This record gives sequence, structure tokens and C-alpha cells, in this order.
Amino acid sequence: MLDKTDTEALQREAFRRDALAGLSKPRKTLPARWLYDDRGSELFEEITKAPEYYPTRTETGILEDNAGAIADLFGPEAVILEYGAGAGIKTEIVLEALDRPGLYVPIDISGDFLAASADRIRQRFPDLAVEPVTADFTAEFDLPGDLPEAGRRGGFFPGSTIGNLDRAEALAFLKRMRRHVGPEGAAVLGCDLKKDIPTLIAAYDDAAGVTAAFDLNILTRINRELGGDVPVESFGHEARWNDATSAIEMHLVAREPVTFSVDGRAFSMEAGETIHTENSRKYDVEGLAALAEEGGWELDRVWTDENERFAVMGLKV
Ligand code: AVJ
Repeated sequence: MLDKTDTEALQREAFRRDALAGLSKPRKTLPARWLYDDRGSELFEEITKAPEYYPTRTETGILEDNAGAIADLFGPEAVILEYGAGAGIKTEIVLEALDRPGLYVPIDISGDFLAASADRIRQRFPDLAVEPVTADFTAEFDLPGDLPEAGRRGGFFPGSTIGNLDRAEALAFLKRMRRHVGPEGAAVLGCDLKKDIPTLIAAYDDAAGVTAAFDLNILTRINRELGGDVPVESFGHEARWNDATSAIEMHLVAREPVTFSVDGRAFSMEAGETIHTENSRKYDVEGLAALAEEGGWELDRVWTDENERFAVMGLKV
């Protein structure tokens, strides 16, 4: 087992590699996963409460309204595998509705975060067995070898996290989850839907500036963790719609010419040049169902809200 200091050192090294590589590209990028340090996770929590950011409250409403049907899909004594363990209230809604759940397996790359959410679930459901797995679910990893055999295995992937993956990654993920749940398995997948562009842009550039602070925080993190001197005040946040990839993109825009260094390497940007920090792909139900089918799944049910902003899909093998 790696201890906490080792894990932190490895993470920092990976961040350094990703940051230097991304900033060296002709079109600068930083992988979205690095947005989520402690401050970034806190700011994301705040985003979910912003009036413009409809996905979290819409998905929560859909899960509440259909918890019984979701529990039926998973069946009695289910073993629930949750990919990314930060969904909090959404997880509780599903676990609460299940008929004698067999085991809850939260999977997350951040060990600290995982331990904290596993503890919260144990307190809330004292009779439920919980077995956290520290892993990057976008890569191959092993499930615990001793999963109970009685019930069905069910994947739970809420939050439209699938939107952060490109097509190939999303397909690989769907296939991996399919292998994990085995021949009798099921899954519940939450996904934000394509809609009018102003609604999407507002959701990723809220008036109170929380999303801007979330995006800019990655620069502060570079300065703190990688010995950078990026002039954070010289950057602004922008949300853009990319029609070709059907994605909202977050960009950090240099408002003026800037030069800075990170880990001793010098970088410069012209006014208006950007660092692309996140993709949030939007699907329509047909497109996502087709992708799921290619990944080895059959669409069982689709639950949505009255405005069809967000979809929760029930999948079966
Ligand atoms: C957590 C990745 C689903 O894409 O909507 C929210 C992240 N970024 N506002 C999303 C996010 C800016 C969020 N996901």
C-alpha cells in the first residue's frame, strides 16, 4: 500500500507532467481533473447551487421521482458500483430506495475524498456493507475479489461525468462498466442533454462568478504546487459552445500579453490566447443510447425532467 505522502508525491508529479505538456502545446490545455483540489471541489459544490447550473438539481429531482423504478432495475441484494464517489445526496436517494442492498462499492481516484464519502454513507446506512476502491475509473482496475453473489451488480454513474470523456474514452468506460457488472448486470447513467446554447453558456458562466473562480483556481494551484508565477489576475474565464464536438468548453483567456514560468520553464501567451481547461459534452438520448449499445448495453428505460434538460438512463446487459 502507498501511504498518503507517496500518493501526494505521485499526484504532484502527474500534475507537473500534465501541466508542462498542456502548456507547451500550440493550443494550450490543462486536463480538467486538476481543477479538483480541495478548493476546486469546494467551488464545484458551490456551482451546483448556482441558479444557472441546472444539471445537479435536475438530476436529483429525476432520481427522487423515479427511485422506485431504479431500485427495481437493480433488484434485491444488489451490489452497487459507483464510478466517482462524490455524488452525495444522489447516492443516498438510490441506496435508500434499494431492496436489501448487498454491498456499496464507491470508486474514486482521491483516497481522502473516497474515505470521507464512505464514512458518510456508513453513518447514514449503518447496516449497509461499504467497500471503497481507490482507482482511476477511466483506466483498467480490479474490483474486490470477494463481491457477494446473491444480487445483481449495478453500475451507478451520475453527474454527467460521462460528458468529460471524449467518444473513445466514453466507449471504453461503458465497456469496462459492462465487464464489471457481468452478464446479469444493470446500470444507471446520468447525462446532460443538448439544448439551446444560451442556457448552456449561462450554466458554465454563472453571474456570481463561481464557475470563473473554479476555472481560475487551477492557475493558483499551478503557482502553489508547481512553483509557478502565473499572473492569475491577467486571465478571465470563458464558456464556449463547440458544435463539432457537441461540448461546452471552459477556457482561461489571457486578457493581455503574459509571460510566466512553471517549474522553471518559460511560457508566453498573446492577448486573447486561451488555456482550454474542460470539455462537457452534451448528448441527445438517441446518441447516448447508440453509444451505450456499442459498449455492450441495452437501453431499458430513460427518465427525464419535464423540460428534457437531463436524462437518467436505465441500462441492462
Ligand atoms: C462535474 C464534470 C459534470 O461538466 O457540468 C461544472 C463540471 N464544470 N461547471 C460539468 C463543471 C463547470 C461538471 N461535471
